[in-house]
Amino acid sequence: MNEMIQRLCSILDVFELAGDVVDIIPCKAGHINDTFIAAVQAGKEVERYTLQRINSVVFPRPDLIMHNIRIVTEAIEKKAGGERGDCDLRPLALVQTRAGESYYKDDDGAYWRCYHYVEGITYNQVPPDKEGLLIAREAAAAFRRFGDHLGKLNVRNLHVTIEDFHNTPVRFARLREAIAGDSHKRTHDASREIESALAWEDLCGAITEPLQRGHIPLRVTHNDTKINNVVFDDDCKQGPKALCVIDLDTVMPGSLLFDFGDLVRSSVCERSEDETDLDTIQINLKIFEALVGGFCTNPGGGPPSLTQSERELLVTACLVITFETAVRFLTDYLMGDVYFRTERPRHNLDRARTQFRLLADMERKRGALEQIITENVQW
Ligand code: GN1
Ligand code: MG
Repeated sequence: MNEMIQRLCSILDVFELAGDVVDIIPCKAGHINDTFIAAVQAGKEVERYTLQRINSVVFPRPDLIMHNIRIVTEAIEKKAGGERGDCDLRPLALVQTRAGESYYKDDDGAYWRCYHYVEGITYNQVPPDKEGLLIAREAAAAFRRFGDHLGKLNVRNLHVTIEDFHNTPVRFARLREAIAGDSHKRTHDASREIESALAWEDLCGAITEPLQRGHIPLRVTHNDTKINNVVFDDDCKQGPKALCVIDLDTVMPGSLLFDFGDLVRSSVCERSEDETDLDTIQINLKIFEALVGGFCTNPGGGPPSLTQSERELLVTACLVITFETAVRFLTDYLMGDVYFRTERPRHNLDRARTQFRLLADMERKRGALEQIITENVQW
């Protein structure tokens, strides 16, 4: 057994697993934490677990994240199998340590946690076929249902785990500092992207200002609603069915508009976030319509979950979060790639470029996007 596997096994041994570990593989999903999938022999069955090392640079207080995750998973747990029975989402289930804790701090000071693996399928992009639209709609409906659960929680009971996470003006100010410092002498390479960022500065306060003034509500939100954070049933005869919303690290007080916007940003273009053929980066309006249908309509017929001021800012939110994400990738590129995991030189610059392209296409198609909202969201 190589040293790494041995080490992972000794970490897994701390958790209350159903049997002996028979396999461990790294999982590449995500730009922040280190994730591994472990298989355990439990009698005749094999059970799988997700082991994660929490990135302590990004999350300096893992204890606060785990507090939030416990509150959220318990709220969903209470609801699962309740009123909405099988139609509802499953909670992500933490595995406790043998000492009864929800995470483990190893001798090097690294924090680890373990979930029951959610068997199913995830999509990094919406598939380019007819079923793709159903997948987009169902993913959006899953985030809406998730948001409905969170809506019942008191925002004051959740910690802010990353200060200024979706504070676009602060993100922009950090970009300005990175440009001024030019610590890695990369501003020259990124001059066009820097120019784009500066040209969009006016977008910065479009969501944070109404939020700070109380014109839109502060809610408990997911804050990382990429489409690959929804696990689907991979064997559902009636069409795509979302099982579970995952990646709860950034669940904290925020705006639902960022959740809608980030879902749109991550799924409305059929290409990946690091695509280098920029001419392929554009919005698919059909996907947008499917997302709006899933996120903004209330099939239960109950009161609409969005306030009028939120509805008016839905399209703006898509632009703002796309801008913010572009700014974050660009800042990280200029700072020497210290935040997002990269796999090639200029990876963060490539990511920033796709986001600026997407933003430009959103602006170009703004009228069509607004029209889709008007036609699909009941006022
Ligand atoms: C990060 O690691 P991942 O893919 O779940 C980031 C998000 C970004 C996203 C961009 C804690 O999420 O905010 O939108 O990359 N998460 C954190 O792909 O910063
Ligand atoms: Mg995430």
